[in-house]
Amino acid sequence: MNKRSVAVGVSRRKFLGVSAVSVAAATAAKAASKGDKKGVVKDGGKGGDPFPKDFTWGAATASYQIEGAANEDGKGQSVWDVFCKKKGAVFEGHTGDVACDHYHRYKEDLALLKQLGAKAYRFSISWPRIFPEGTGTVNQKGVDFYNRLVDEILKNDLKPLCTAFHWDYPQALYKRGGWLNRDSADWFAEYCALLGDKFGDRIKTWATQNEPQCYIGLALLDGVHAPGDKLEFGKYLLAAHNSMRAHGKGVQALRAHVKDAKVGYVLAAQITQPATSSADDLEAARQAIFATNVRDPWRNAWWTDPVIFGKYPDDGLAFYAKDMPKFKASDLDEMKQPLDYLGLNIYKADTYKKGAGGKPELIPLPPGYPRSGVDWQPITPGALYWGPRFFHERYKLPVVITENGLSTRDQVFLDGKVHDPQRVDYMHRVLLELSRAIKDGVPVNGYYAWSAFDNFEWADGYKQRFGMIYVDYTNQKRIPKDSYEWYRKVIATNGRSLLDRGPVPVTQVTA
Ligand code: GBH
Repeated sequence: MNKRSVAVGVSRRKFLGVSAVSVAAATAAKAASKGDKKGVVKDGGKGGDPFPKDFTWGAATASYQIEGAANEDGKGQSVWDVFCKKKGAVFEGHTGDVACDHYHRYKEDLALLKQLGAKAYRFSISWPRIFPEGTGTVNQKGVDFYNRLVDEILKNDLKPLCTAFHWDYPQALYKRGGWLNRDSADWFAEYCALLGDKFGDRIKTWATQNEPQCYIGLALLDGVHAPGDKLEFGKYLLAAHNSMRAHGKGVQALRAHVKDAKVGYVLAAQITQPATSSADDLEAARQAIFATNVRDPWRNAWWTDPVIFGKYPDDGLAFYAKDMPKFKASDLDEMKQPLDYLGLNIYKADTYKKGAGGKPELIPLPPGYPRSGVDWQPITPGALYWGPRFFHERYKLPVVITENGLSTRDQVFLDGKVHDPQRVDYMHRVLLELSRAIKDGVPVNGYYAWSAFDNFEWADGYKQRFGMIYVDYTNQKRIPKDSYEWYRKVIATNGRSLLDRGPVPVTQVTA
């Protein structure tokens, strides 16, 4: 053993939480650094390439976070328009009124995505721009905007993945009870049918909703996202229930109105990873990822079992029993609709081992463990291996990574450029982990980097920057960051550029 491998061995024991599982990747990396003649290492994918040939490389955004034009062309108010004006709700009182001004600059923005070489673009539609009152009268100018946008997406050779709803809920519907109103499922179906009619000739890949955990949990239970309510737990469960009914009815509407539609559901996937490569720890992580045993919105199976299996998880039904709303058995049939893919938004993982009494035990991160610009994101690249693997094992659906990315405190440097080495290193690691999942047989069809552009990060306002393209909000100047150029190479080589790297194991981010 040389000096370096000894050091790595020591740190692997010290931070068992994240590095012991990456032995295979480290071995592959060593092979890579020695230099394979064909430049190809068995690091993932079939036939030595890290990603399958038809892999969808994309980037993602959401309407409220980038569009601006909050009061233009007949758009109605969303709960976020209202929430942002509440004192103390959003960092420094920022709002999405202007955001990236994408409503007016979409041509320039899509040209940047084309130059990136992206194959696909995930974006969302603002519900109140289409239906200012949430249902009923259609705002033609809103439809016109998305017609122009979709045409421009296609003109730039990007495949659209459209999220029908990414949190900008019509304020008018909130006033009618929002997700607590049983009719909310039909309101959403009406909206999806309209989207299908207007755009389904050109958009074939759809997601019904983005992260119900957030627009129900953070928004209606924790009160930190719009509209900022703190409902009692039973009411929160009812809102969640209706949101899943809405998803089901939305799937039906999209299939009825779009020929050859591919429809998926997008989760804020909370990932677990095993502390070591032992079978016991693997089983602990697997149990923890699908357990419903905490009164919070982050229990994966609560949101996914009903829409895929047509059944709430038994442990959750027992745990939430006294708060569980009464509902018709047929509601579960409404929720359970065939899906073409499962969309996973993955940012981090928690680490588990088999603990006392055989129960999964969360391993806390050591003090000073590396994190991104947001407090909730420790650097845990294994998330992109274990997440797709565990979700595919349980639900058997093809997986699309509909979001993944890192917030960094970016700035323009003296040389006029925006250097973001943390983002590059993070993306490098997670994509190698994703490639390993594919190699181990998980059907992952695409990866959408969050985000294409810096944008309005909800309650954190513009403080957080997740983009590969820097946005100066004082003059709307766009500057591609180093990560943009780096990702361009990844896409151009279908991931082969990832194989050129140093000796440190992918999941080791401490000394
Ligand atoms: C996504 O939300 C959104 O889809 C996107 O709009 C947003 O800009 C992007 O990610 C970046 O935030 O571990 O208990 O602290 C992700 C929202 C925030 C949900 C952190 C999970 C952690 C819960 N996630 N949260 S906890």
